[in-house]
Amino acid sequence: MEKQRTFVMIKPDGVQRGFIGEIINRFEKKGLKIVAMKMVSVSKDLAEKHYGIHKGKPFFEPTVKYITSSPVVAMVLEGFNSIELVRNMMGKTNPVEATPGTIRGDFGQFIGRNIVHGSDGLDTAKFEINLWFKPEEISKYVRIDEKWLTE
Ligand code: IDP
Ligand code: MG
Repeated sequence: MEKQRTFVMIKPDGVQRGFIGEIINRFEKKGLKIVAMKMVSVSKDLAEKHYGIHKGKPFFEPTVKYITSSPVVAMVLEGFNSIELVRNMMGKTNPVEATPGTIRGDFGQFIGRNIVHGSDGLDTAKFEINLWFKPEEISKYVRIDEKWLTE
């Protein structure tokens, strides 16, 4: 088990449809620690950097447009294997294929409006946390339930 930090974003549709509380609630209940969080009106520059690996793909421009269309909630979550854990809780990229019980599986219908983002690996997580947050925006603290989350 490895303690990791992952970058999570509630996308514009998640915010507009009133899912901020619901989504944060799921992560909190899972025992993930919120170490940074803010609402962001995303610039084109930030969106293009965030989705840089998809540059040239047909969905790149629409995705940049989507993510800059209305505010998002950006956060850093900490926990054991948090990267894979969050990916599993989000479900597959296409909500049609995402298992019910996952965020995308419960609330989405369309791949271009899939509510939530989570880093897909260690390197991506580091890159995204650095891109979205300054070091001083990340808090270090102990949650009182931490000792009950592991053996
Ligand atoms: P992920 O968000 O599950 O990691 P990626 O393949 O990295 O999925 O794609 C990044 C984002 O780009 C997706 O979450 C989605 O918002 C958008 N996207 C990906 N593929 C498509 C597509 O085929 N049509 C429309 N949007 C897409
Ligand atoms: Mg991805």
